[in-house]
Parts: sequence; structure tokens; C-alpha cells
Amino acid sequence: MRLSQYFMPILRDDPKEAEIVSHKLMLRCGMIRQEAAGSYSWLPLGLRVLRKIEQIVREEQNRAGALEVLMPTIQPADLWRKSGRYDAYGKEMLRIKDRHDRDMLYGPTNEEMITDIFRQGVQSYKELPRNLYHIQWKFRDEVRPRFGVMRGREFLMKDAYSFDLTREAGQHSYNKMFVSYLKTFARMGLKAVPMRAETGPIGGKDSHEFLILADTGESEVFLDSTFHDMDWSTFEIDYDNVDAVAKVVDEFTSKYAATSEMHDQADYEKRVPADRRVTGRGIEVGHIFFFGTKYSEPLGAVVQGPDGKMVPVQSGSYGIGVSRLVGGIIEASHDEAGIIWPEPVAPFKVGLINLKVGDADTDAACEKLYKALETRGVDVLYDDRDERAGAKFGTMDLIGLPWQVIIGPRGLKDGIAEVKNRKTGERENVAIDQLVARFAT
Ligand code: P5A
Repeated sequence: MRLSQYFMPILRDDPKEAEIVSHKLMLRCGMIRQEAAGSYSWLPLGLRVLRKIEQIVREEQNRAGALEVLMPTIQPADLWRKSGRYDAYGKEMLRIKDRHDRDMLYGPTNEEMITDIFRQGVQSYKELPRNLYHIQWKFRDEVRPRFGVMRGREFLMKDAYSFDLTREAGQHSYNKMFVSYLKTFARMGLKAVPMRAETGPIGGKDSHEFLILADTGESEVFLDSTFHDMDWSTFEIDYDNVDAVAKVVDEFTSKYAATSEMHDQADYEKRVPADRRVTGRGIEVGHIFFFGTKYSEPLGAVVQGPDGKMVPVQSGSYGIGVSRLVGGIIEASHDEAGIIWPEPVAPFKVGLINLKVGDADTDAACEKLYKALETRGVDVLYDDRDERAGAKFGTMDLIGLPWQVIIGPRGLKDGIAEVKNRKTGERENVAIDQLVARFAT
């Protein structure tokens, strides 16, 4: 992409309405624009990040055996009356009437609808287990939408729903999602610590939240510092191996980690030596629930078991805040100059800076490299604008692409470009004809 042809409305100053760094930076980089309280348009740069996060989530859900579907955002109220949540959800639910005066709602979550889809599609235990998920916009009329995409009213969620015959089988489905979450967040450069959680309006018996540590997080957290030494990403897992999956869950749940709602100071002091106690704040990026037959019973999702009897299925639901993650990653990875994108979620991998637009040789060298990188499928943002070098460096640091390639007349005489690593700040000179091989991996 050529910056001269892009839509990236950069703000020079910090927007007054933003209280936390991720919200400030997202507005300053022109990633999003606020349309109403807690509701945002995603502009090209922001949308690229959102899509990359979504794709990582999708790949890891598929790997764990979940099947992608897509349900509508607007739901009929009937199913919610059956589950008893139409009234229970209160003011957080946006209620709508259609032209026939039928009650509709903008979905805050999809337990009812997916349970009904399952009910119609599966009759026998032989078709179990199943896990269906979608990545869809939700609306919750939050009392206090704030911090940009972190607590929005309209936000993008991945929500998965598992269906099993027995409690034990349901536990395995829960464990698979638990492990897939560790892998999903690790791929984005995050350590999301699982903590036992309350179930709130989703309900159920068992629940874990996944939190990343950040000063601006909404929850207070207490944890054992040895979490840092765990293997978060490189472990291989066979999702069909019940014991292996349970073992990973045990390893991660045996250490103390709790949000203030679940925190037990005496237990904490008993289990964690003083020098390993870490208190701080956390951002909830995922939340999983096991609720058994809470929805299958009222909605009639029953299957025929091996003994011929009809039984309600055992279910859980599993959420990831896809749009919240964009802000969460920025909270976890930035400096005074701007964002530092972990490569897997970066909007572009390389920012190419032409230091002297109008100089025939520099233009030609940049043009050639730009096209070669594009041809090899490397996401590159080419700053081909006629601007001061300082402004170009500032913009690149602000938007935080992992690599900057700087080409100017001086280096060009020797066939050299400067390559800067945004995260470490390290710079090195690299022969221009080696750059394609270096970035096209
Ligand atoms: C699990 C999937 C549920 O809704 N039903 C389907 C269950 N869980 S949850 O904890 O309420 O939400 C799941 C994740 O969505 C993100 N999230 C939000 N993101 C931005 N703005 C909001 N207002 C918001 N509310 C929830 C969180 O990451 C949460 O973990």
C-alpha cells in the first residue's frame, strides 16, 4: 500500500476524550472513529489489525475442533423468553420491535440461538461432541462504555458453544477451549493468565477468565509470579488426548491467580510465598463457562443416549473479545513514540520510507523494492509522500510496524538501506538486493 493513496487520518495531538493509552493511540493513528458512545467505525489501518486477530482466533478454534457458523446480530425475543433471560438481562439488552410489532433484540450473546440450532440438527449421542462458534458483532448497552474498544457497546466477539452427552465429556470440551485460548493469545504475543471467575448473567458452574496484565486493566489481580516461567505457546497438544489436555489445564489452574471478586487473601498467603506475590491490574480478553443443562433443558435440546433415553445435553460457552484485543495488545506493547505491534497482528510487516521523494534514483529503488515485496506477499506500507524525514519517522514509530526500511540517496550510492527494528530500536545497514529475501519468509 502506498501511503499517498491510503486513508490514515493521523492526529497530531492526543485526543482529549481518551483516558488510556490504547484509546489515544488508536485515535491518533486513525485506526478507529467514534460514532456514538461505545460504538466505532474501523478505518483501514484498524481493520487490518482486527482481521489479523480474528484470523488467529479462527485458526486456533478450528484446530481445537470447533466449527464456524454465522448467526444474525438481530434475534427474535421468543427463545430468550424460554430461557428466562429476556427479562433477566435488563437494560443491557437493546430491544427492538419490527414492523409487525414483534419483539427483537440485538444479540449480546448467543446461547439461546445456538442451542436451538443444535436442537434442530442433532438427535443422537452418536453425533456428539459438537462445538459451534462464530465471530460476530454484539451489542450490550453498558452503563459506562469507556476506554475506546475496551468496553464498547457494539463489539466483536468470538463465541463458541459446546454440546456433549455427559458431564465428563463436557469437561473435555471445556478443557480443549481452555488450552486453545492459551495458544491463541500466545500467538498474539500475549500471556493471558487464566483465573477462576464468577459466571454473571451467562450462569453456570465452572468459569475461567483470561487476563493480560496492564496498568489500565479494569480488574485488580493477585497472582503467583511463577506464571511467567510457564510454557505458553510452544507446547504441542493432541486435542483428542483427554489426559494430555487435562494436564495442561491442571498445570495452569494449580497456581494461584484471582481477580478481586474471587480473591481469598488467606489462601493466597498460604499458597504463594511473599516474594512471589504479584498484584496488579488485568484486562479480561477471554471468558469461558460450563453451565451443563442450563439452556438445553428449557430449550428442549435433548439427544437419545446409548440406552435409548432422551437426555438434555451438557453445554459450555467460550468467548474472546476480538475488538477488545486490539486495545489490549496496544496496552501491553507500546512506548512513548507509539504502538509496537507484535508481528503476527501488525497491520503491515514493513514500513518503507523514501527519504527523498522526487530524486529519480531513490524513487526508482523504493519503487522496485515495494513492488518486489508486494509480489512476494509481504504486507508493506510505502511512505511515498513528499514530507520531511522527521515527520515520516514519527508516523512510522506511531503506527508501530515491526520493521522500517529507510532508503535515501546517501546509502543508495553503496546499494544500502537502513533497517530499523521498532521494538528494540536496533538499526542495521542491509544491502538493498537482500531485503526481499529477508522479509519474504
Ligand atoms: C461466552 C461466549 C459471554 O458472553 N457467551 C458467549 C459468553 N462471555 S462474556 O464474558 O460476557 O464476554 C466474552 C468476552 O467478550 C469481551 N467483552 C467485551 N469487549 C468489548 N466491549 C465490551 N463491552 C465487552 N463485553 C465483553 C470480553 O473479552 C469477554 O471476555
